[in-house]
Amino acid sequence: MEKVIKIEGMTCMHCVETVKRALYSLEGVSYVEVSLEEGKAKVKLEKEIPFETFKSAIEEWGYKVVGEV
Ligand SMILES: [Cu+2]
Repeated sequence: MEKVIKIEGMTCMHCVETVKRALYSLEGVSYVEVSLEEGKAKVKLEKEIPFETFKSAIEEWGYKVVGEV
């Protein structure tokens, strides 16, 4: 399974690392790729994870999740 999440507020590679760490901390996430330019995170999943779970994990760090692509 794969999901692409739209994220607003990332401005540098530090932000990218923070978002990656937030996503990897979720159980069931096996791979994360974050594009700063596109404001997107591509996530590979071993099991279904609700959108709200991604949203709160990322927004906890001050970024805004605007949706799924
Ligand atoms: Cu940054």
